[in-house]
Amino acid sequence: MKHRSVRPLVIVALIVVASVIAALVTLDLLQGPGRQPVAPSTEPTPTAGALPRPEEPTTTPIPPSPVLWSANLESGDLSDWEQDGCGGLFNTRDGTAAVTNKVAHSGRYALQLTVNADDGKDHATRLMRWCEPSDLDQAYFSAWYYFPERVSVDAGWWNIFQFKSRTEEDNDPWWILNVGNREDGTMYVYLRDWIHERSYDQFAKNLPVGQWVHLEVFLRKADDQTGQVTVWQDGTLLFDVTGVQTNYDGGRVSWGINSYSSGLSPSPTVIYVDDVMMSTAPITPSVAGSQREGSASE
Ligand SMILES: [Ca+2]
Repeated sequence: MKHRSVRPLVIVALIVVASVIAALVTLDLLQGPGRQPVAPSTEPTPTAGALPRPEEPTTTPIPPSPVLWSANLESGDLSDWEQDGCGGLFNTRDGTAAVTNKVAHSGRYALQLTVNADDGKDHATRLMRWCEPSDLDQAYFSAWYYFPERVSVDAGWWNIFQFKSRTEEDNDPWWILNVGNREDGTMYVYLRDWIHERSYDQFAKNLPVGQWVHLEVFLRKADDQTGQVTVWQDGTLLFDVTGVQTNYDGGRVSWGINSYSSGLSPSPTVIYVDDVMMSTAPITPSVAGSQREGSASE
């Protein structure tokens, strides 16, 4: 009978051993793999001179806009020219400027320039800016023009775009884009060095009638013979004049889009201008025009 008293103890011992094994297995399952000891890192310890780790990704910086000043006329008035006391409207005799919705290169509005130049006297309407042209060493100056009909330049000159220079004594045009007529009457643009009474002709482009045309001028200012005047029409180079003076010594420089003549027919003479711009990079038709379909329809 003695052996009978030993069996329960053996059974209890077996149950205890089984419970311990089950507990260990359960613990292993709960902790999951990877309990192996971590090998000592072989990476060098960062020192004060080590390169920092990359920071969080940053957004790509947006390049600055090349546009320094612009007027699209969508305000319905001429206030863009008057900004900061840096420009304005200047009429002589029968010249007038107004905002119109008859045609527009962008949006609903454009500028309408009208002159009654049929009496041999000077008539002009001019919209000028002088802060930016005076402050900058160089820039691009551009505008879209619309000639609704062929004009005969009876006076021999019709100033539509000009740089002027002013000192205490003088206030004169220096470089001008004039409109002239070919032998058959077709209009075209030529460059005029007014101070030195010299004109630069071109045969690359005529001016279209009844459609928008883009004129753009790069000006590198100089009060000695180191300046530059480069002109494009719809992206085609018309003039590239270097080694020239562009303003009076120490003189303020102003830029204007205008209609200015002493003899035009028919009279009154009306032209339209829109999307006038000063920029640090060229505003070519492929860039500016692709986003703004011409909407001349009346
Ligand atoms: Ca407009």
